[in-house]
Amino acid sequence: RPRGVGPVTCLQVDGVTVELPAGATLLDAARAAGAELPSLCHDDRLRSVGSCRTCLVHADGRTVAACVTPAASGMTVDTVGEEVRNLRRDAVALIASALPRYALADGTPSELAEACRTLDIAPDTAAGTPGRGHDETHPYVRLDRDLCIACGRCVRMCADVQGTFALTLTGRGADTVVAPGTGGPWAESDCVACGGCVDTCPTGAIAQPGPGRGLTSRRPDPDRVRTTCGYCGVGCTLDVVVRDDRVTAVLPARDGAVNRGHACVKGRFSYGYLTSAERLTEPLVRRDGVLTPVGWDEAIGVVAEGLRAAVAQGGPDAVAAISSARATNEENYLVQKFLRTVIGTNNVDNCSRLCHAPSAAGLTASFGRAGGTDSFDDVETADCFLVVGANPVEAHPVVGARLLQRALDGAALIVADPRGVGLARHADLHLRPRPGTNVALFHGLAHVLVDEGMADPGFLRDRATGLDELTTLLADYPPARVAGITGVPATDIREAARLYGRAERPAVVYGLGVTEHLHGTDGVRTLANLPILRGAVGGTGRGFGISPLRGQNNVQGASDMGALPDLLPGYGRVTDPDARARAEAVWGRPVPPTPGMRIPEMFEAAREGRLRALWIIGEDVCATDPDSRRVAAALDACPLVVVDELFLGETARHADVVLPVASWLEKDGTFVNFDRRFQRVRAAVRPPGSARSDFAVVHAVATALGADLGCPTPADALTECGRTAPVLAGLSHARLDREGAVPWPCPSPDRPGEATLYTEEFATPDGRAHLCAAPYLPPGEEPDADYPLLLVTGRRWAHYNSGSMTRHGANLMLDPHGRLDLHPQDAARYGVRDGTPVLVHSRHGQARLIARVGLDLAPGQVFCAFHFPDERVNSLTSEHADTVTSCPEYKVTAVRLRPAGPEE
Ligand SMILES: Nc1nc2c(c(=O)[nH]1)N[C@H]1C(S)=C(S)[C@@H](COP(=O)(O)OP(=O)(O)OC[C@H]3O[C@@H](n4cnc5c(=O)[nH]c(N)nc54)[C@H](O)[C@@H]3O)O[C@H]1N2
Ligand SMILES: Nc1nc2c(c(=O)[nH]1)N[C@H]1C(S)=C(S)[C@@H](COP(=O)(O)OP(=O)(O)OC[C@H]3O[C@@H](n4cnc5c(=O)[nH]c(N)nc54)[C@H](O)[C@@H]3O)O[C@H]1N2
Ligand code: SF4
Ligand code: FES
Ligand SMILES: [Mo]
Repeated sequence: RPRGVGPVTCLQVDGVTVELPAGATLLDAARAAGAELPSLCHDDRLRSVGSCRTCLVHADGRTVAACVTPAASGMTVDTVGEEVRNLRRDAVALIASALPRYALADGTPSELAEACRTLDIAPDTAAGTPGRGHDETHPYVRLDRDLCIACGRCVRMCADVQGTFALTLTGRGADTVVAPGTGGPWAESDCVACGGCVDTCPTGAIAQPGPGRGLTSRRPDPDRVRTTCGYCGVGCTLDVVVRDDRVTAVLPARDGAVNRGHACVKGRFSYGYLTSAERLTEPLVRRDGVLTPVGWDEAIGVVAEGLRAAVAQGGPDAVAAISSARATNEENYLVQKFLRTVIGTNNVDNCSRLCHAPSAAGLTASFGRAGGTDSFDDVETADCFLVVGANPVEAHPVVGARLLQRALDGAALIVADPRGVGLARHADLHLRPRPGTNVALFHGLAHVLVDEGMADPGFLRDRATGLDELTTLLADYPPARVAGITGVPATDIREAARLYGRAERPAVVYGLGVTEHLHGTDGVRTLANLPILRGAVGGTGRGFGISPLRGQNNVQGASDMGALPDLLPGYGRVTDPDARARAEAVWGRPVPPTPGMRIPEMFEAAREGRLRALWIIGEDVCATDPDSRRVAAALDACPLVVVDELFLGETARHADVVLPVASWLEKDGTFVNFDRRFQRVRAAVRPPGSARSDFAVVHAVATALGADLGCPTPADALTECGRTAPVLAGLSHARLDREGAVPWPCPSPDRPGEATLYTEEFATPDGRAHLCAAPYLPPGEEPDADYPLLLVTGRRWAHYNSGSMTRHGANLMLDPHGRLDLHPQDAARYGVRDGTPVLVHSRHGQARLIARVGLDLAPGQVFCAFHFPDERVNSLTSEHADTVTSCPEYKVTAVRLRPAGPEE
């Protein structure tokens, strides 16, 4: 009980004294006293409506609904008296009586059935006649209208927590029933399958089909395996229910540090891939050109022999590895340790290269550290959100939902995105910059901040540097000129700057629309100028800095662990003798002092015959790296390509050895989410066939080379990592098992990690935040007469990156193929009709997609995702990359299009 925190309410419930924080209700009080009340229209995640009357209690002599009655000090509450118990019993029995018999059948797991059992309501009380029918059109959500009691929890969950507003109550009186707002079948509704309605429904009217039916997060259950979602960087805490070594349901944890009882279609339902017949179950080695199943010993032997040969012929730097932002911290730690200490090269990189490498570089230059500056918890107190080049409603749905709620609650919302993304519909201002013009836009905003006196002179004087240089540069970026470059009207630039500039606690949130550009690092740095100018960073209480919505489940962690060619665990530079010495002392082996190759350099070296062995651990480079035809050529030129995979994807098909590995639901370790929280990952089921964890595979290869990597378990690996990296020294599995989530920096086991960074000083060499005066430079690709359209690529809600996991499960029913979004004017101009195939050509390749004509994009711009490798979207994208970090310019490609012929 939170004694001493804020004002406390003290009252008597059934003779027991309870103390509660301010704002508590009598339902909270009853629970605190150990009383079990039914509460069929209530869910802790929702505002109470008090409509079902099943939670009645006596309070100071009056009969009241406990869920909507505030607890007040001195009250006397009776929940056990026979009269009030009978009132509750009658209310529940009345509700149950309208339902069909099976609603209360033996063992039914619903909240209603449980309430009936507690109140001794006989199962035959349920005596309604079924007949309203089912909706079974959706793979993850099944509606049984006969079980609906019209409590409205699902509708409120969808609106108030998820923000999708897909559901409504229709009909009158006793015939009231939930229905998709669009009127038709569930599968064609706006539902994005977050599972909120399924999780709150008290009767099972809305339930997951199959063995997970009726399971909800309401009661904590020690048999459930607590883990962290392995899809996106939000890092939702999930509870996995397992029967007979199969996952039957994945439930959102109500006490999840980030998600608090919410999740999205991926974490909640997309585990069908686990048991897909196409999962790799045994190692494959290429024999006479054909990938052939072999035993593990043989496969590991081939890998070890190939690595030895590569080193013999080209030295250690002829070997490289791409580590996985999907894998655990411990696996990434081991991979980089293997490359550095067993092979003797710094040639190790991870998918962050394709994603938020510009964030790491830019935020380090501006503030000193490679992560976001503040904590996601601050969304509750921020009063203005500037969301730039991010589509969290689809890509980070739990974050998107919270941002949407805050906007609906009155926080100001500015969205800067060329497309009409989900959040833009609810924004106070939607700025639509031409793709590739961010730096000009950010300077335009900064110009107005400075020009109109909204900067913070004290903060700039005491805690920042670079103001003079920036001010000089900003003279060239008045809103009128910026409007010319970006296409955003000057009045909107001014208004956005004022909203951000006058807010009391503004927060900047951004995504790949900032980083995946020729000048992505400049984009990050010039965006970071805004909170610096405002003094809204560094724990000043005047705002919440800047947070990148990092993408993959563990892309932050893969980099934190040093799976990078220039950085060791905890971001010590390989060129820094002190950092090397720290690692060498722990590893007992020398660390090479020169930075290794980045991913694109690895491919170039392979094409030129300098790279002789490439180990790719969980990245489908042939599908997801840009200019994919040249990536495939690189793999084909490399004498040994080893791939650790779940599926035989595009990349695995080019490999010499394919090793089947465990996925996030099948192994132990930790991930780091987008706001730097370490969280535990735990195996819920065994991997299929003889598949092993990447952790075990790296150990096995090292052993075959006669080396011992130490740290036999993931727990040992994290502890050892802490010894090499002072900022991670306070972390351990034991601590995370106790505390749930711990953010880094975390130098000490007995002090909390730092959720808010830089409260004393910035981590730059001079302790100050550095403003950036980089000028706007145009993108690498521009439309011309041959390629008149600008293609932006990004994400869709139902699929994940290469799609390897989401396509091998029922998400394929939700989104069966890739689509090219285009404006009606462009559709008319190029003779393309909605729903028909189009061929898209760039200077690099060709893709085939289905056209979707709509108003999400401005004329001259088209958009598609890259979740269906067969469609070859990444043959279109170019090798242009961020000048600082080599992050590909995925967001700007010049293309042309035409209708596809029947055979094309
Ligand atoms: N469902 C789903 N969720 C995912 C993923 C997935 O594949 N599917 N992938 C995960 C990964 S790895 C990542 S990195 C994240 C990515 O998450 P996001 O960064 O949110 O994703 P994107 O859709 O790639 O790009 C974001 C937005 O940038 C905009 N944009 C493009 N160019 C510009 C520009 O020049 N300026 C501005 N201001 N905006 C621009 C695009 O229109 C797009 O809406 O999502 C993660 N979550
Ligand atoms: N056109 C375009 N292309 C893009 C982007 C874009 O916006 N536009 N975004 C880029 C971004 S941000 C990213 S992050 C990349 C993502 O690109 P990838 O990293 O290639 O994509 P994923 O599908 O996330 O995962 C890669 C592979 O890892 C496997 N895998 C999953 N879990 C594990 C595991 O635990 N161990 C191992 N060994 N393998 C595992 C999956 O089966 C999958 O094949 O795509 C990039 N490509
Ligand atoms: S929001 Fe991200 S972390 Fe949460 S369930 Fe969805 S994919 Fe998983
Ligand atoms: S739970 Fe209190 S009235 Fe429904
Ligand atoms: Mo990413």
